[in-house]
Amino acid sequence: MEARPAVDDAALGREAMAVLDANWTGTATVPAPGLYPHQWSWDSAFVSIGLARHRPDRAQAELAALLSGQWATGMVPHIVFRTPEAYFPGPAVWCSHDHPAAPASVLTSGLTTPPLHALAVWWLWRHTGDAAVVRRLYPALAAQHAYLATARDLGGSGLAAIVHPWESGMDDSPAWDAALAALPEIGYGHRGPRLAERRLDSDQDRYVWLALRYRDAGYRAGYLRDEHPFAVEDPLFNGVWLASCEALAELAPVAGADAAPHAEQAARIRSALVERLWDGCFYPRDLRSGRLVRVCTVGAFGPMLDPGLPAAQLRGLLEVLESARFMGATGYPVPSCEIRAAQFDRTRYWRGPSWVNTNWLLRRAAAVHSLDHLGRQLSAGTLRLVRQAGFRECFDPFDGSGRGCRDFSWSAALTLDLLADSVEG
Ligand code: 2M8
Repeated sequence: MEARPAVDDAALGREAMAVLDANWTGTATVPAPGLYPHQWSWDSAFVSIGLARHRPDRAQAELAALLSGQWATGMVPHIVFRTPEAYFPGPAVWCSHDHPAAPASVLTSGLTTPPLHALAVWWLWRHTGDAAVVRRLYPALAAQHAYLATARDLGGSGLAAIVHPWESGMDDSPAWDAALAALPEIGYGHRGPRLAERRLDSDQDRYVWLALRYRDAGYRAGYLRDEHPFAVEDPLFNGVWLASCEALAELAPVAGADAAPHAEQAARIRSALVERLWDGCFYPRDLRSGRLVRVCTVGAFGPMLDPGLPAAQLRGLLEVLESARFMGATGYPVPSCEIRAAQFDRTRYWRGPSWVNTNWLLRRAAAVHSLDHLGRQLSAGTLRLVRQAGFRECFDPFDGSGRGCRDFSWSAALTLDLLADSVEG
């Protein structure tokens, strides 16, 4: 454990805000200086959730800036390039400037991430009552959801498929190991020490290869459906989408639109999740092999965000979460992979460490189901992590030591949210 002076809530809040101020470019918040020098999609949603009660103006600006990178297809890209700083794969790899559907004013990646944005706008609206922000952002959110329901329903089941591990937000999760192993051997060469702690060079090469194939196919939906070798229905991605559909159903009337299509979409996702991904736990389904990927990761709990999750699934998930497979055995919530899995690694990124954002999502799920004790455990455990180790990217679930980069925006932003809740009771 790194030594760090204990701080009280007010000081912790000031430190969190200082991190967010330092990472603010004037237009958007970068996830972390140096390592992630641009705007990342779901990071911005988490940042705006954290700022909603403190700097609603900036929370709104953050989301609007992100949505300015939206493609005419409705796709919200996982990166909007904001600074001249080098990042690989950068604009020269994605070539958004060559694509007719990409925005002309900003450069972006060609992939998406978990669609948390409608939930983030709902959060802002709930805490500020500002209907103008809803009216301003609703059309982009509705277009994003329509894109997912059409171009990404690759299995024709009502679920959206991710077409790259980066789209999951849990890049190196063991959930993608088998699908990656089925790809051809690629060797682009060594890219330096930046990646050493997180992934094998061979995995990074496959990530780049997959992105290039999609780009070279013109980012076409038809190519994704018929040819792209990576297509997975993921419970976290779809659980987040479902929660955002519920949020849009509430926001639609505020924007003068019809709530019904969003509620219907939520219901479709709910039944498809249970029919296709449930087998005692939610597992991703690999659409290319047709099989469930039977490794239980923190992503399994994504569907708990659904207020309408059937009781049997809710009970089953709580049992797994509280058991010695997850929270029951680690000192800190919530390991990104179940600790008894062969692939669990407490030191490697999304293969074991605990993350503030997934803790926050689970805490939100606890609130949705009025599971007050679980909610308090998740809050207290998460605050203990950042108090002891700082706003790190992720944490060792057993001893709480920090891993990955420092001054990480979503760790700071969601700390602000957790602190605000403890003040409001
Ligand atoms: C990580 O993803 C990037 C690629 O997008 C990477 O691995 O370099 C993930 O943790 C992802 O969830 C996050 O949005 C991103 C920026 O914080 O970093």
